[in-house]
Amino acid sequence: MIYVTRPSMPDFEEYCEEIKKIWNSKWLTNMGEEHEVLQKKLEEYLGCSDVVLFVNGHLALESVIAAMNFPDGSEVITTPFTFASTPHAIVRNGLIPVFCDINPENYTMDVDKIEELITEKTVAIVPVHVYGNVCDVERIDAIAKKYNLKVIYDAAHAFSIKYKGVSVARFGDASIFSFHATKVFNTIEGGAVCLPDDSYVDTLNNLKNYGIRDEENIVAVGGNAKMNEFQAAMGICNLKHIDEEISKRKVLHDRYVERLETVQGVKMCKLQKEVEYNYSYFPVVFDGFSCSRDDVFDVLYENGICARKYFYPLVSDYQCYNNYQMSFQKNTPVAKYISERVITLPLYSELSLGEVDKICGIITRIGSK
Ligand code: T4K
Repeated sequence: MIYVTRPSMPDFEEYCEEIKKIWNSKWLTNMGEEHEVLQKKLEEYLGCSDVVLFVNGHLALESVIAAMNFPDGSEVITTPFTFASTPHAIVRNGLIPVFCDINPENYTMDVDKIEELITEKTVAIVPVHVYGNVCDVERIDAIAKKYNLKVIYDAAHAFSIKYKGVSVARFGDASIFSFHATKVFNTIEGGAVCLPDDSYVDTLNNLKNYGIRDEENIVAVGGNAKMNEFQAAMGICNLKHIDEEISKRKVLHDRYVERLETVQGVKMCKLQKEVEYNYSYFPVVFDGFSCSRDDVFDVLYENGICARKYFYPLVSDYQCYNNYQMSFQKNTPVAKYISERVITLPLYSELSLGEVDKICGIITRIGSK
């Protein structure tokens, strides 16, 4: 099978060399040396004041929302075109997601539709830089200031991306990243909250480690969401190769564009101006194509290509939310339209140009029928 993605891994020897330190120290978790080194390196790489590491991206998001301590039942404006983690993090904090439609160009939140969703209960906006497309950070910032709302970017897909030369980690009140195996940069599982200053750092550290300040002082009812030393070691190794990783992906991305741009009914995301991409996903929307998205998906699968329907269904249509006291609005026609037509094609650094050609050849053949 050709999977939608494969993890990027350092040479086995390189990882062994890094984890030798863990064997010697017998310090496996609880903010050991590897954790502290990775945290510092990421602060430099992502160009933000503070990074707080987590065991995964989801708990980073859930924790930063918790850190902001919104009243129960407050409303949070977010997108329905995302992974389960985004709405679940909101709902698990006792808050109500209000779904804003997306724009048809890059599938991020449609900023023209945010203000009409704001009520006296709205406390925050959680936009997603979906597929690494950057949200309209300037307009979102202006709206947030006007209504005194917090902005937490779900930047799970956006590691390393810059907009106008500025790291995406610097926008909003906080951004979260996922370092899951399937991401451009991975720590096996992992994640981080990136912050413009240290105002939430203590609270986040409490949330990820039971509120333990020291052996005799437990100052908050926190949980356990610490990144362990093996995860951090993987991150230290992978960070050394991140530029190479992204340039390999760019070559594959460009080949997809070259091979698919003339195929009728295949719509690709237009690259945004002033964005330095990480080429994390390759979404394609089948609109006016010779057959449906599901037919294309099935033919690819029969040919050993395991593409994915990220993000179908919309999170607002999840079964788990059917009976939820959802006063929230679900009228998001653009998101629905895109989610019914989108496929993300395989993209990872070890994919070969030959494999991209094979995938594009199949799509072209179906399209010419
Ligand atoms: N916010 C957003 C917008 C997100 O997309 C995500 C996660 C999060 C927040 C939360 O971050 P984390 O808590 O996950 O750090 C995958 C990933 O598990 C998930 O991280 C990611 N988004 C989501 C978009 O994709 P699944 O359920 O599709 O994963 P799975 O297991 O089907 O893997 C996809 C493909 O990757 C497989 O077909 C083969 C390949 N694979 C996967 C794993 C786990 C490998 O080759 N090796 C592996 O170890 O969710």
